[in-house]
Amino acid sequence: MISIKGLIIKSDRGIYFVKLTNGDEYQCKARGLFRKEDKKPLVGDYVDIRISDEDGSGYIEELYPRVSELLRPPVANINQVIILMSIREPDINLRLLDKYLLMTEKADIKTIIVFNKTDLIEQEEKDYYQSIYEDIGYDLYFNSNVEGTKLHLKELLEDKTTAITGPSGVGKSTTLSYLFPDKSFPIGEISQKLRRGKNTTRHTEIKDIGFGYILDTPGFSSLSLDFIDNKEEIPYLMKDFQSFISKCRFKNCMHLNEPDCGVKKAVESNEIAESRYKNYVSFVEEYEEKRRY
Ligand SMILES: Nc1nc2c(ncn2[C@@H]2O[C@H](COP(=O)(O)OP(=O)(O)OP(=O)(O)O)[C@@H](O)[C@H]2O)c(=O)[nH]1
Ligand SMILES: [Zn+2]
Repeated sequence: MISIKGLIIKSDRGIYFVKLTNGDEYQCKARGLFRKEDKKPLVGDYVDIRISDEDGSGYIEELYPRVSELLRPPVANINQVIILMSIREPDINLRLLDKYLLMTEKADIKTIIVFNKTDLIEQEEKDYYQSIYEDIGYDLYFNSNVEGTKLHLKELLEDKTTAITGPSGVGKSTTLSYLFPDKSFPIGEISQKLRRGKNTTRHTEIKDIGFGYILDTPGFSSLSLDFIDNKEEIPYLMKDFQSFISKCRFKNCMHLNEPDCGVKKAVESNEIAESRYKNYVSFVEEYEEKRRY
């Protein structure tokens, strides 16, 4: 038996689908030792596997060091995340978006925001969201699969490994199906009653698009703050706060009730969007609430 290097392209209930460079695919289990070491193989991990001569079953023996690691979706070695949001159907949840951005800042992974279903909104609404997120410095795109998918979105994926994520029903699979008609992405019917999409994408899977890799990931509707290690780091993960933090009178300012706070002044002068600040305050509160129990 020899060890061979491969890439985990999918995982499902403890079974890892590992693709070797020659294209062969093996279903593998993880070595029990990983659990003891508190290591968990992730989709996107490069691994050494060992294949049994007897029944052809595979075992993951070794995990290679990661370039990046994201919690939600749990993937390794991606270069960037595209977060897809709709403004209607489902209604936009800016708190969820801001929380997601907190997480990608913490993981230090480039994040691109795409607002989908723009056929359902007016220009003023587009302008409103654009002004908030472009000013912060995030790359922002609009798309509608009804009015004609923006095929140039493909350029964003060139030579990159990109996770496509977003709340359930915003149109991740639909958009990917238009961009890559020869790949299959399950599409759900939006429930008219709940105005929410059905959960259709259940597993994270890497797809080779020839000029890069993409990961269509299951939609989510909430996100916990368990990636935060201490309250004090939260303001440093708000990208738009950074140039104002140095203007606070107190070095350990949490930008809540302290006097002479650079961040609060920036909110008053509209240099920081009010929704961003409000969501920040709620993240600090949520974190403290969780700590209490
Ligand atoms: N009006 C409008 N509807 C869209 C658009 N894109 C997708 N939809 C619809 O939105 C619903 C959900 O689309 P999906 O592609 O399944 O959404 P998803 O984000 O993959 O959902 P999950 O797999 O649950 O995460 C479907 O009924 C699509 O037809 C769009 O640009 N405009
Ligand atoms: Zn402050």
